Amino acid sequence: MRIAHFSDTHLGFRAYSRQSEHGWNQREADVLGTFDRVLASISDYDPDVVLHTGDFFDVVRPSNHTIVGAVARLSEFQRKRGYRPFVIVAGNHETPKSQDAGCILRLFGTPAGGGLVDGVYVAIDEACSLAVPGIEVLAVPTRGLGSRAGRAFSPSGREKRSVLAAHGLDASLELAHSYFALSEFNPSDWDYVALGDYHIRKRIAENAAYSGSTDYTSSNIWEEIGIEKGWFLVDLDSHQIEFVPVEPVRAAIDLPPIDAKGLTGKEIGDALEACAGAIMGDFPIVRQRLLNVHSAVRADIPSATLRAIRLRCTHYRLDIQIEAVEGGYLPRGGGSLEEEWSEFVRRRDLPADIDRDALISAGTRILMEVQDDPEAPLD
Ligand SMILES: [Mn+2]
Repeated sequence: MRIAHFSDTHLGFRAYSRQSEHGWNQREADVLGTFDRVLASISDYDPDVVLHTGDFFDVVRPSNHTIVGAVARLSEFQRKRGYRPFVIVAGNHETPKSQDAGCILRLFGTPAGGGLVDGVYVAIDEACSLAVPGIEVLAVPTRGLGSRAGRAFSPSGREKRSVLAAHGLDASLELAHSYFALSEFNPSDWDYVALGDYHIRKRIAENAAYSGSTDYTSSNIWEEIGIEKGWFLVDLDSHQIEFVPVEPVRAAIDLPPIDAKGLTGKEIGDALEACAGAIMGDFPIVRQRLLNVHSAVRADIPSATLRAIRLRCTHYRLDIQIEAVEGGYLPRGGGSLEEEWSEFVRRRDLPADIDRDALISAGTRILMEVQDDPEAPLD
């Protein structure tokens, strides 16, 4: 028996201000395009069961474009594979804060199936065993993690093969927020533990792995550059795990940083232009770091140069680090505004009903949109 494990597709994700030819947000169209590629890739391998470990949608209420697009794709995918099992475990992004708001994933199915698309099983409210034939699937959605206290996560033994699928952060990732320790799931009792929430592909045990996000949808995508996106093909009989890469439809390019120490505004402009020679492909997302910029020359960087570079990108992010001057005033701690914002929110005590990650993403998105305006001043 073979399963496909993918995660964090974030359909409905929006960023920057570019529009597609159909008037959608360009990135919203992109993530759906990447979703197409992933489904096509999974189809090629014809697995018995498909597992999606959460953040299927980016938001609690995706746009109609995205809902219609997702239903159409899932229906067609399931039709072609004869409605064999497709499991979705709800993540934090699509789970509303209050239960009475309902979850969009209910459209597709329930733990017993029975939704709009045949063969789809969905876990939203609690850790539960799904009615998937021929294999035991224990799903632990975001809400199920919150209410897991005292629960034993072991297979019942009623099926020969068993998989645990969860959305949340494992303590070994050493992030500020961890939601569980892998040992709570008794990983060695399961054939495979499929994990979602962490956007960088990572195996955390012999048979437990995060497949990562399928596209660049985090608040800091730059830590994901150079790590391939894709999905895992897991053979539950041989316990082989194979990574199948799938390139996102839009490239993200992190240009080499420029040391601007001693450079004038005009010279910085020339250096930016030279680096921008490496911008290839179809309107990529680009970051350029500019180090040790003297605070007085910052305003002299030719805006025409920046405008010309921005026209070749879906998003051109210029991170300007002002040179530290002995006893001088440092306007912004050295990091970008987005970094400062996320640091600020990370350290602050927040009211219980405010989701820290959601607040960071919302602020980051607004900052990126403002910076993306080609006519906007540098500061
Ligand atoms: Mn996610």
